[in-house]
Amino acid sequence: MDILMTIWTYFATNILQQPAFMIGLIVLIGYILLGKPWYDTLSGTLKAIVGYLILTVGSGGLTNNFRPVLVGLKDRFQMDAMVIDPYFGQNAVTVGVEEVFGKGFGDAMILLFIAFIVNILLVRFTKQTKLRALFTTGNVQVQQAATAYWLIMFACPFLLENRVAMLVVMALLLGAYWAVGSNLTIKPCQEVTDGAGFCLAHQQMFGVAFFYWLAGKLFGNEGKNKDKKVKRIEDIELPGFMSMFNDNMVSASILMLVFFGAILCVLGRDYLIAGGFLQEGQSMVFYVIQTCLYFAVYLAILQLGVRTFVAELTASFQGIADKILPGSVPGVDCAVIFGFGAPNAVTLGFLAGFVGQILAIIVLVVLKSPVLVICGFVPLFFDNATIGVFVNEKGGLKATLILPFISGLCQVFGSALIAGWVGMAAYGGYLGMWDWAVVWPVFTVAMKYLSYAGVAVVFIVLMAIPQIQYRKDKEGYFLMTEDYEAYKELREKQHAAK
Ligand code: ASC
Repeated sequence: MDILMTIWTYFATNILQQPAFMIGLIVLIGYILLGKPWYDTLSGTLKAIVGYLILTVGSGGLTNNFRPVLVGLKDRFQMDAMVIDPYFGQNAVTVGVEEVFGKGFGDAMILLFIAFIVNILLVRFTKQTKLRALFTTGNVQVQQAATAYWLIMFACPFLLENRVAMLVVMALLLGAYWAVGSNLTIKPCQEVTDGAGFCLAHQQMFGVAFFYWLAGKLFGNEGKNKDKKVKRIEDIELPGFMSMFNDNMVSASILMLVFFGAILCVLGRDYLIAGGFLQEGQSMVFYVIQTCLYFAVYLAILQLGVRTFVAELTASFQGIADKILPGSVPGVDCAVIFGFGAPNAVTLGFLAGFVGQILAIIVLVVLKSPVLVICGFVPLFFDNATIGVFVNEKGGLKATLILPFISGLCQVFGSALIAGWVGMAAYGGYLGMWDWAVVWPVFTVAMKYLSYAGVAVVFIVLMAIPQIQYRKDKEGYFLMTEDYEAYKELREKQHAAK
């Protein structure tokens, strides 16, 4: 048993939690199953790993560049606030879980393992479960396991006595959430990428599915509005001097200079020097320009990373989908979608979410909420920019400005409520991503008030979601991942028949 645990821990820390190597391993297995020559297999695997590492340079660079700026607001205004950000959330769990529940964090690794197996099994039995998506982003799985660990212990204190029962309940719920959530993003991803063959395995999967659906209903050309022309961001050609905004690099730079430039000025020179951001005697003007322009730099890097690894991943995954997990799709980091869709939707979704979060924070301050929140860069950017790309596809510019704004409100209000209630706010942070600010709080309420029945209800509702999706589109449901061109033809036929 000890040896097995050691092997698992080695695998989990070095591969499962390092998506670059996880993706590399999947590509390796996929190409071997497809019977590719060794040199193709090796080069594909290397490209996948390098591509993913490039993506990580982009997303890590964005986070490291902008997170301190946002967190700085807390110190500058001497706010006693918790930061909504996955890393602050994970830290809160690590620091607080022993004090609050008298339990160490050691079981989280086992939880991760069983939950991952649950995900694989649910996809293996796709005929029965209708689930098709495999989670591959281990870095967020760790953050989610930490938060779920706390939420479930808070909601189900009766499980604290029985370690096995607790791990089983947690793993079933988490594994089901991964499988069902990523499965929900398959259709949106296929439509935005024209059948690239991946879906999202991240922290706003229900958010993406919900806002994508809402964008179609409110701003799209569905149902009664079928003759409406949706104005997507990429369809808009701005005239005259405004035409410079058609270029994503230029628009991102200008918008960031306005928004983040303003924040950096609010923080002020003295604060920036004291915080070690700015050197004594350095030009403030050029510091602000450089910091803001790095946004466009890291976005460009991120897109290069996506282009490098996605093709390898989806080509090789055919091997896994043919031989081990029929009809399955890999779930990847949400940033992968920034390599598709309209680049300007990334910046606009992000900024609309920002406005929503700031407004929600002002409301908390005005209402003298016992829990105050400060924006964390990861939820702000990675959730809202992702939602922006998806809703632009369905509902155009208007949807891109309005729906991420609503998402920003949800992130702040939802996180303040749940983190205050379960006691995580006292430890300075909460995960804050959309699903964890909205969906998991609902799960927590159900489990807290209905006890075992609540656990069963949450699990059954999760399992029912793919069944409903399947029943609403029996012909297209599996076709959209197996043969996207045939799926499009089917859609066109159905459309013409209406
Ligand atoms: C997260 C998280 C990150 C980012 C990254 C986006 O939720 O923890 O580091 O999003 O995965 O590319």
